[in-house]
Amino acid sequence: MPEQTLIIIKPDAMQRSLAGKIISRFEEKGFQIVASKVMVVSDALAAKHYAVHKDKDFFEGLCKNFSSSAIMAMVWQGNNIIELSRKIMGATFAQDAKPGTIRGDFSCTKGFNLVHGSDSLESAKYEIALYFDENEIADYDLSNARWLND
Ligand code: DAT
Ligand code: MG
Repeated sequence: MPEQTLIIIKPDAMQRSLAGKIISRFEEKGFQIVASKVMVVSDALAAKHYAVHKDKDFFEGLCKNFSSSAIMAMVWQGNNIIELSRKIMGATFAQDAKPGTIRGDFSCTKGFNLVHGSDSLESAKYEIALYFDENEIADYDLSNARWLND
């Protein structure tokens, strides 16, 4: 199975109608979307999602923003997608992110950085399971897509 990751279009990006542009970046790279849903994240889910940051001073504000309005949660797949999707997103603080990245092109703030992407195989597995049941993840027939395995 190709590597999979959780990508979230966060409330700031949804409110700014940037979902299509963000999805295009991943499509254009050659990745496949295999699950998606629009939802408002509960306080409890936000705390689980950002559990690794629970002791940081920005945790409360981070969870509050994340659960403030609708997000789009997605599972994407492709070669080396965890590392490559984080390159596509750019540096964590949007004001530091390079032009050509999602955060660098569409945000000039610090923490309102539009997108989330898992940062390791372990966190991808944990995060995907927070948002999707196994039967909600589509099975692409990629048997003829030889370019995917190049
Ligand atoms: P990333 O989203 O690039 O994986 P992260 O996991 O380190 O970054 O942090 C999660 C989110 O928390 C990030 O998207 C923005 C916010 N954040 C991180 N560090 C912060 C800080 N020092 N002050 C305020 N917000 C911060
Ligand atoms: Mg992170």
